[in-house]
Amino acid sequence: MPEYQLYCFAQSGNSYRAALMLNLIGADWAPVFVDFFKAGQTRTPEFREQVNELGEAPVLVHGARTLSQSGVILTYLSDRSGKFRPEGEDERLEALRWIIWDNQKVNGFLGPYRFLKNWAKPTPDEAVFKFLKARFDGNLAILDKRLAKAPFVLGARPTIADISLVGYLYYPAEEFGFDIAGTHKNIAVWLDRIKALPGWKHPYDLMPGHPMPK
Ligand SMILES: N[C@@H](CCC(=O)N[C@@H](CS)C(=O)NCC(=O)O)C(=O)O
Repeated sequence: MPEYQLYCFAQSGNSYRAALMLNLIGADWAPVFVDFFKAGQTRTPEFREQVNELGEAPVLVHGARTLSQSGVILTYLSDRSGKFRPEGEDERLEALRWIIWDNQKVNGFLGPYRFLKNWAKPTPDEAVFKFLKARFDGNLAILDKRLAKAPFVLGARPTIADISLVGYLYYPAEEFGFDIAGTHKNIAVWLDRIKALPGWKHPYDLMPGHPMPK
């Protein structure tokens, strides 16, 4: 049995953060497919009792330890591997600041937007899309400005703050209806830098469930 098991599914950018980290650190890991779309698995009592009471993917199992929240998983894996780890108190706090902001205001809005656009039935009112887009447009501009100053979010080297922030950004532009890399030049080169790291894979090649069965 591989050292780590990750409950995840291909369309989940939240899960992608953890899957990408595992691959980038060269961990011995295997995905455990979460049937989010067809079976609504995260909402079942079994999942909530046996896997994650929060009813969310990703979930990382490592021996007797079960962790959820991608930010917690990234912190755990960087501490254990020593890779992509923020060093010293200032960097640790700075990484946490960007990870919380990302979860709430960047991928925290992009994820639901893409989900509602592609898979929600019935499709929500246009006002919902307008609200979400206004929020993440402003926040992507903040990220783009930050990346004009340095190659990675915390400076010269990639850390878990970067791995969190790329969560939904490699999914196809058609799934959003706009091209983030095409309109944010600093984000575009940063995405290419992370893509060049050994072990990088696209979310659809890294986690199970793509393409989705009809
Ligand atoms: N902040 C969490 C977000 C996790 C999350 O919302 N995951 C989605 C899948 S992409 C989920 O499992 N949602 C279940 C639901 O809303 O019922 C993280 O980064 O791990």
